[in-house]
Amino acid sequence: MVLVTSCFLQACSMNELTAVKAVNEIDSSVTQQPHKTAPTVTSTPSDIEVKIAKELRAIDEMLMLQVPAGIFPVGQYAGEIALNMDANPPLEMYLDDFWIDQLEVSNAQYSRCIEAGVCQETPYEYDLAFKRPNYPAVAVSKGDAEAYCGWVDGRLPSEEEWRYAAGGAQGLIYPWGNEFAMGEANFCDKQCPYPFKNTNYDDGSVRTAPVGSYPNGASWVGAMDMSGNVWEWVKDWYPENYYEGSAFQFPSDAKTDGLAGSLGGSWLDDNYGLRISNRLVVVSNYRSTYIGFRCVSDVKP
Ligand SMILES: [Ca+2]
Ligand SMILES: [Ca+2]
Repeated sequence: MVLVTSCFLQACSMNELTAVKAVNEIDSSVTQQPHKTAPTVTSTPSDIEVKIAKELRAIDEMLMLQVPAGIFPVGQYAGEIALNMDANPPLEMYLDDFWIDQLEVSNAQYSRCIEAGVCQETPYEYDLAFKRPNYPAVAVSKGDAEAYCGWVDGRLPSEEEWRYAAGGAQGLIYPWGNEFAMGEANFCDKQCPYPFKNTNYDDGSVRTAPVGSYPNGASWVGAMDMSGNVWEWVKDWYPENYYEGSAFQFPSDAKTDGLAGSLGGSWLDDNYGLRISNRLVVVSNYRSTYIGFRCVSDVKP
């Protein structure tokens, strides 16, 4: 097993790199089993017309989207080169329906939680440009994000929920399809201060963008900015014992020193970093201007 950094150098200082690990290889010779047996279904969201229910969550005025129950691939992604630890072998997983925030939680919404005495001001110092009301709340630790999601009677999404809401039953590489498309997300465009920036395109955002600025990049349920803008905390890696009995192993310290995951890439990542299957792994109290979050709920808000 080889451990490598999953954040790109552009997004990680040397100190940060010491906290960032990911696994990029598994032994594909071992047959792995989904943790949950899918019920018999005659159709999935990929072959029926999906009507997504929407409900406003009153406490923070977040629009939530109902993700229909279904089966989706958690292993091989369509046409994707098997570079991530999740990319092989293909597995199918069934998820019951759940509700997910349409947008990344904004500064204005996070401020309400602070005013309610539940959330804390971040101790992390960063540029005022990130703090405008309709921009995504950043510099939040995983604990900060969990506190907010608890305040709205929700929780952070599991990794599977996040990926299903983003890539659907087809297991798309990006929320909008299998090819990177300019104009669908805020990423490291020509204004980005890093050498790997895409010099052919100006996405209009030097750093974070107001939440929901790229509606053309919405996922199949209508969730926006799932790829790009800010990485998003998830509550766990995979269900407990998901890979039990297989050759797969998480990093030995993954469950002991608070390493946590976030998904989707950010304004600091190139198109490769924005893939749904990509994963940033950091310590759970990590804060940066490229990590935010959204919440889910098992029930209608
Ligand atoms: Ca950008
Ligand atoms: Ca995002």
